[in-house]
Amino acid sequence: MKLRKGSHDAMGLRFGIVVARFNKFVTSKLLSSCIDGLSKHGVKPDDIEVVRVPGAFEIPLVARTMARTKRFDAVICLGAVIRGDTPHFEYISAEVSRGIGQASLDADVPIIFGVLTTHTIAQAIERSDPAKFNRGGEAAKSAIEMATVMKTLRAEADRLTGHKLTSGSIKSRARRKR
Ligand code: INI
Repeated sequence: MKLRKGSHDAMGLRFGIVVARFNKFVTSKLLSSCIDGLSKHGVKPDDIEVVRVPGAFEIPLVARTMARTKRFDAVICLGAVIRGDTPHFEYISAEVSRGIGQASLDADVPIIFGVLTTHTIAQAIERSDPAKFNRGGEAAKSAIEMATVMKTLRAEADRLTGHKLTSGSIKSRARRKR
């Protein structure tokens, strides 16, 4: 049996982050723990690009556009959709999850779902807290794992087929050639 795994060494990889401003008291914590998580695994500040959007609904289009530039090894989406009393919750959470999945497949780049969907504000606070569930840090780890495993799989496909798949960001590809 062959086992293919991603690694936790993210040095030289590039990450895009899309973060929603809606429920900023939660999303700002997701963002800081996500950046901390990337840095802990060797990602340089210059290799992280953050784009802010109004709310979770706007995340998929921006994530897809960023991914299609091929400047990132993975794109991370951060947001918080809190149920409250409004049917908005159902529409927005369904749309953002479907949209992010579709964007990743369209762009052929890992796009990570770091959007909290919770019943209450208390749950959202708990999940964004770096000392508790730390969903921002987890999104960073998932992005690194996906970026590295996709590189391995694509390099293998390149070897087997004899032609190049678009593997990773333009910058990290150039670094690998050196
Ligand atoms: N956006 C969120 O990110 N979280 C929410 O909980 C939310 N609620 O509940 O309405 C929300 N709404 C805004 C939405 O994402 C768009 O920004 C807005 O509809 C403009 O398109």
